[in-house]
Amino acid sequence: MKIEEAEKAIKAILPEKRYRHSVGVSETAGMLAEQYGGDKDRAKLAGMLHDIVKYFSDDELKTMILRKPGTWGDCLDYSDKLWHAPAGAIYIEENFGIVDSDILNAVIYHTTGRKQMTLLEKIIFLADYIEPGRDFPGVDEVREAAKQDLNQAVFLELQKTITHLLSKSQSVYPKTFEAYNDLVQQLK
Ligand code: DGI
Ligand code: FE
Ligand code: FE
Ligand code: FE
Repeated sequence: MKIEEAEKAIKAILPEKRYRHSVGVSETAGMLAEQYGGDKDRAKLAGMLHDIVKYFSDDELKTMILRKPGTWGDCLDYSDKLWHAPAGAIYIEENFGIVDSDILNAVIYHTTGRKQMTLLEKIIFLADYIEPGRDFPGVDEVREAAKQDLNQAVFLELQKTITHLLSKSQSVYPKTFEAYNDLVQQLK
């Protein structure tokens, strides 16, 4: 799928603000790929498509995930905010014929991360957090880190996300903790 086609599809399916977020993630992912020696086209495509089913209903997302139980069944036991990530991968595989497993995994893990993330997975995870339209406490610190060290930036994102979830007494998906522990190890 060409990036222009993906952008058209995203514009048609998502509201304006989320469309702009998707373009921001795509552009940021492209720049990070250039900076860290990743594949720019795949980064831009995964970034553009990552939130494609963000506004599907919880029932629709659940049904999609349950049709492919191997994909990610256990996220259904956690926050419904996690569901659009694996369901997005199912959607782009079925509707756009995307079979590149690195792109599919970058979409699946864009919300939670996981241990042993590939370069592309880290790029999409980070781009989702720091794209220019984002504005939450601490984001500039992560943007600064992203200029210097990809792993340090991903680590900070995980630390801030987990801290935020804990401060709100929300559950933390185990793979998010695993990603955090893995980055601590990688940074040693
Ligand atoms: O879809 P976006 O808004 O662009 O961002 P996202 O897909 O990264 O979703 C982030 C939301 O998911 C954020 O509000 C925190 C929430 N969330 C809920 N449970 C978890 C979680 N995020 C992580 N990393 N781990 C969780 O267990
Ligand atoms: Fe998302
Ligand atoms: Fe995110
Ligand atoms: Fe996003």
